[in-house]
Amino acid sequence: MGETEVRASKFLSLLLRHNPGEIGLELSNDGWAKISDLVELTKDRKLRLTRDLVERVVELNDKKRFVISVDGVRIRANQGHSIAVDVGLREHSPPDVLFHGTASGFIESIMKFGLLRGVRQHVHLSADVETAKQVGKRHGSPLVLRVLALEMKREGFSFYLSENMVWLTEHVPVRFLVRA
Ligand code: HQG
Repeated sequence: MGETEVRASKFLSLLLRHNPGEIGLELSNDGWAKISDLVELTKDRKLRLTRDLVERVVELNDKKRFVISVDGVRIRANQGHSIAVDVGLREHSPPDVLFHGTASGFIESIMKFGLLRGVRQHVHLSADVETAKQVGKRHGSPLVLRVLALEMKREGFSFYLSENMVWLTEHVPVRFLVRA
């Protein structure tokens, strides 16, 4: 992705996950926005989301953050929302262990309260250490925690796997966390 696509991807993340009102965009209850609305509502902005640019971002996106509907009319984010939309996540049985990347500055609080979802709808977990490390880096010096996911599941906690393979759950209590 070039610089324009990266900026467009970040802008789409903001609009489709957190703040559609930024440009007066409307999302359906299941998180879809019309691509024609995105084009129309950004036509006078410095960063214009043309249909072509939107399609390139969806196609080239490293984490497959977005999906276009089969009829080509709408777009939505696969996960990561802070606003209350229902993307129809389905429950999945997790592997034994999942990973959560965080920053060392948060560890004291995490070991006290467990992993909290904060503003997002879910706590985000990764299937591999490297991905978790990259997620942690966004916040500072990275630190990876192991989450005893299968044990959680056996105790009745729900796990979901998004379309782009991010594991999600509502809260991870301290007793299921191990410092890697
Ligand atoms: C931390 C990216 C203190 C948590 C990634 C994290 C991900 C606590 C931060 C997705 C805490 C929240 C989400 C507690 C959790 N006390 N801090 N009790 N519990 N935290 O950005 O997981 O690139 O909301 O460790 O790939 O970093 O945007 O969550 O450091 O999948 O597609 O609070 O965002 O995806 O930060 O990242 P975030 P996250 P995209």
